[in-house]
Amino acid sequence: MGILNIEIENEIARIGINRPEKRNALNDEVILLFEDVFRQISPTVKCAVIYGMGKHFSAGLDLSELKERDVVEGVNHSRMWHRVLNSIEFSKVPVVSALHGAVVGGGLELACSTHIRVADKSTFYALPEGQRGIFVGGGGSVRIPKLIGTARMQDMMLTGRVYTADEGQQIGISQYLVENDPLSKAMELAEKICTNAPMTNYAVTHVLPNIQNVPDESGFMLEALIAAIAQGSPEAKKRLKDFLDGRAKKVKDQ
Ligand code: 1HE
Repeated sequence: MGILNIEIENEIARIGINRPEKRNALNDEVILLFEDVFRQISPTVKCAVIYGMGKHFSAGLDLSELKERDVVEGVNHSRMWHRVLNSIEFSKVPVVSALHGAVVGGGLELACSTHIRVADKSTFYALPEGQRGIFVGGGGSVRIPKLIGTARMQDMMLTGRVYTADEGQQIGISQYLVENDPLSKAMELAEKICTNAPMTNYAVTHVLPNIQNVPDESGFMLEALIAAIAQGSPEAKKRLKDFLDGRAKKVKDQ
């Protein structure tokens, strides 16, 4: 078991951040390992789940490694985080995160690069960068406002506001909130994701976010193209026939 604990179970890669003694603070070694893992994800894997070992998901950037950097080094360090978290957001497979305890700073940035966040009641969210005299550098200023809005992120950074698990669910950080054992729920969701057509999973994780970044007219065109590609696949044809022949689950049975 290394600094990332990786297990492949059925078609799911389960990736545990394994620095509980440092509250899963993210040093360069952990961040770069994430990139390796997501770059080399096996074709047999259809979904990934990220979780934190110990009492917290992650305490964010490993502050003990924050050394004197000149401006260019600082930019490169932040760009390295961007590259790695992009390799998660735009990985070959959808990614679910299971959150508990601290999900703060770079830990929140990491969670926001995943597609589905499952939190338990112990979870809390903060951006202590504001109080540490620094700024987010792992893509948080792009991803977090898309979930909760610019005003809430400004409040978190300017005042050090900590959101509870319930509040995080209400404002849209997590999509699921469970009493405890978020990893089991995340695995259950990952199993469902694995049963989707790969083309649909790709369209949802790669094309849908891109559509948000283009003018509506281009978005409609992208949607039409990806819809036609998806519909034309043998997998889609089989699934539609299964439904029409009464072999597929109805919406409420899912
Ligand atoms: C750390 C870190 C860390 C803990 N870097 N070592 N993130 C923060 O500003 C959050 C700072 N951490 C905390 O507020 C608390 O540690 C927690 C709320 C997360 C957890 O509290 P607790 O009581 O369970 O643990 P602890 O006693 O505070 O910490 C245990 C050890 O972990 C202790 O080390 P030890 O050698 O004294 O045992 C802590 O120093 C160490 N530790 N968090 C390094 N973050 C891409 S840019 C992103 C920018 C950011 O993420 S800034 C936000 C950084």
